[in-house]
Amino acid sequence: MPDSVLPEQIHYRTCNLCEAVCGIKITYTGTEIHSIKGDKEDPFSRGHICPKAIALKDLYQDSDRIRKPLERTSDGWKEISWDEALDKAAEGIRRVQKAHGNNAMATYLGNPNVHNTGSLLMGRHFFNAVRTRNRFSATSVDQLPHHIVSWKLFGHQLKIPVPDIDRTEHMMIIGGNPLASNGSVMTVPDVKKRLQDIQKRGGKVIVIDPRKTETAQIADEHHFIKPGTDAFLLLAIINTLFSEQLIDTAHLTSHLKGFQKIKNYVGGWTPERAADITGISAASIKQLAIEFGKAEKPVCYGRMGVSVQEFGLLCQYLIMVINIATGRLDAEGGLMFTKPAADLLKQTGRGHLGKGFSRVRNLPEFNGEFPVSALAEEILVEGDGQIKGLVTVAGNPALSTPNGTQLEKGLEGLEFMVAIDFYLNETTKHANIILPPVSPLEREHYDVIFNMLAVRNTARYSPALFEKAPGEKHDWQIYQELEKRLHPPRNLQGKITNKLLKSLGPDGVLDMLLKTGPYGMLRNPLKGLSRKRLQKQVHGVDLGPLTPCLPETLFTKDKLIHLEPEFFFKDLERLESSANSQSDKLLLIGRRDVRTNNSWLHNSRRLVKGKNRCTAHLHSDDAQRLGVTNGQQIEVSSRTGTVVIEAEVTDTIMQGVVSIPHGWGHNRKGMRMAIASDHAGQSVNDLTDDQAIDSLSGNAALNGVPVTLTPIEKQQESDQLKTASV
Ligand SMILES: Nc1nc2c(c(=O)[nH]1)N[C@H]1C(S)=C(S)[C@@H](COP(=O)(O)OP(=O)(O)OC[C@H]3O[C@@H](n4cnc5c(=O)[nH]c(N)nc54)[C@H](O)[C@@H]3O)O[C@H]1N2
Ligand SMILES: Nc1nc2c(c(=O)[nH]1)N[C@H]1C(S)=C(S)[C@@H](COP(=O)(O)OP(=O)(O)OC[C@H]3O[C@@H](n4cnc5c(=O)[nH]c(N)nc54)[C@H](O)[C@@H]3O)O[C@H]1N2
Ligand code: SF4
Ligand SMILES: [Mo]
Repeated sequence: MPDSVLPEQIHYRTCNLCEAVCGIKITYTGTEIHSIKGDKEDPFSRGHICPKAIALKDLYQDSDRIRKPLERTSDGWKEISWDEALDKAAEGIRRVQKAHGNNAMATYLGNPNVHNTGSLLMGRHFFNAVRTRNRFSATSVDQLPHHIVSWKLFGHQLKIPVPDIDRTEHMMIIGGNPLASNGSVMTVPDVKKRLQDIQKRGGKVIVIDPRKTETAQIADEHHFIKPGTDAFLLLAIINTLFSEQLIDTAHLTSHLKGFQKIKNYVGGWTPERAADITGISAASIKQLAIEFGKAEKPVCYGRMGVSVQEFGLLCQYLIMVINIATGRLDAEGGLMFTKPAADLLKQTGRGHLGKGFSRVRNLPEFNGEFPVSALAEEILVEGDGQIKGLVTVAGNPALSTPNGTQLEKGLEGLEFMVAIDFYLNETTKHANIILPPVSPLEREHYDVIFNMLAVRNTARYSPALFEKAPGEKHDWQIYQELEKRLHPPRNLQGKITNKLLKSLGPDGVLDMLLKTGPYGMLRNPLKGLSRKRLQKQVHGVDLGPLTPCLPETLFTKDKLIHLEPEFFFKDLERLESSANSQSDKLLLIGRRDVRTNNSWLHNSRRLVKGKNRCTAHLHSDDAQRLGVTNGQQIEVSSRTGTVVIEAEVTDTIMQGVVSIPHGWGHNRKGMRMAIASDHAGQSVNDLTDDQAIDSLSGNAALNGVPVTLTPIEKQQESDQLKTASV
């Protein structure tokens, strides 16, 4: 029957494009989507969506999206059958490992893996089957400090408390811009309204950021801070809490181990000292601390701006200390632990740090992964143990990791590469074989990770909207096929587990998790959750606000929170020396826009149209000093590279700071995404530095990169534009 004579239908699901997990309502006929709107009956997102949700339609229909496996040949890309592609992929991996040893193959996992139920629930076995120590992921350009803090303090890397935004009266946001990002390491749909509700109840929202961001614009207070100096501010806040006798660990006191020692460490780190370095006056710092200490139900939250900088781990630790020192952990309106319906924590590794070190730079692993800043050198520097092959899954490190140009050089020289991805992007174009999984609307979805980080306990299951075409595969099925070809389990137990997993599929595994979870059928046979029961609740179920759960929730053996000040504060020496080495260069930071999603939604016209958003923001005083006018092309250079980009002069950025969004730069050769190449932009990660890392955690320092900036003369500019358009 043609689509036009079929009745219109409604499908409810969760948008899986970002961490906010909004409920959406899709109207469609056959395979034609008519509209995607917010699901007003979703108890959590309450009808909220952002412009990206509608791009799910573009993604589904995109003719540039890869649907059949591709092989790179001397005549270009060739479609091949699944069997041939999987055989060749496994053969290539085996060849590299036979010639150079198992560790010559590396793996890189990108961000969308955590938004993919099948990958999360079924993926581990495949990655074990590659049998390499050289594992990398986007974690080390992102939330790695959160994991290390949780692993040390609470005994599990995923035991991450989140702000109880619906009940707090005072929220201090440092280096996060939830109005653009829709929240991160804090699943919070409809965040604008939730922040405004704090204000309506008489509370206060404070933003500390080198940009007056979209979030800062609706906040009660905003302070510009010099990039990379937050640790000085945070130490000064803790120092003031002590000096003003505002320390009250309250109900936490009996759960803490090592807290007493903290006072000694923060002694000399006064607001006066932090003022010059951060650009925030001593009086303001004191006021920030005192107001926080005296507020009703305050909470302090920090995200990318403080995680992905030279002192990322120290910053995240200090933020936790502020919450603990004021008794705000595990308290209503403070930082609270979640109680998700499907709890993965017992099934996942708790974490370990420094069990191994990278070959070239001796950087520590965390939880079996090396910092991705080391990936390029591990490929390029010759010697024993050099990486010669790579498997990437749902990632684009050429655009998303520091010094992307260097990484691309490495990718060009690999002996063999496989990419599991449905786009030919700046990274996957280097692969020999691309294995494309189905797109989000063709698979079932349950947010395993983001329900663990949600500011309210809720659960929602989405069946697939469209059936995948015969022969097409889910990510997890691709993994299983590769595993079968690489290292099928030999012992009986392995064989049984594999068979069982295959027959259960993600739905079956999820069903077990839900049934055995805290709201499951096992506890409450009549009303408890199972996957089927959850599916019937098309708008999802509300499981209530976050509840205090100390000490049971802890994974430490003694059920105490281990502050371990010795481990974290050993970094104070490095911080001390950074204060003396301040440069007078401009400092580069990132920027997110509500219509982007890292590097991969730029092939949706509705998301890229309009005014160029890949611009360099700079302050009008800097512009004047450097002779730059609004809209002019400028050259921005760092140790690693130079990009030519349009200047956007604005006073929403701090003096001395330049901001360029990441994920752009689709002007590389060999790309095939039509719309993206028309809206190429520049890759800020050609400027960020693989050598600039937070050495305590191994996380990349993508914010605070020293750069120089020169305007391009008008004549030169038109020559450049001409060359660019040839
Ligand atoms: N629209 C959109 N949404 C997204 C994404 C996207 O690409 N687009 N990506 C998703 C992903 S993967 C993530 S991890 C989250 C990230 O979520 P957020 O962390 O909320 O996102 P950012 O916009 O990067 O916010 C970081 C803020 O830190 C500021 N900053 C930079 N350097 C410093 C510094 O040294 N100190 C301080 N105090 N602030 C600093 C920046 O100006 C910026 O406002 O967003 C997710 N949501
Ligand atoms: N300078 C700077 N750099 C940054 C950041 C920054 O703030 N500043 N942010 C960092 C952050 S927070 C992150 S998370 C990283 C992201 O870095 P990456 O994860 O490396 O890159 P993405 O752009 O998210 O690329 C995702 C890829 O996954 C594919 N994909 C999407 N869905 C699926 C799926 O279901 N299955 C498969 N197999 N593939 C899929 C897409 O086609 C795309 O190619 O970027 C980081 N880079
Ligand atoms: S905020 Fe995130 S989850 Fe919500 S509609 Fe936008 S992309 Fe989807
Ligand atoms: Mo991220």
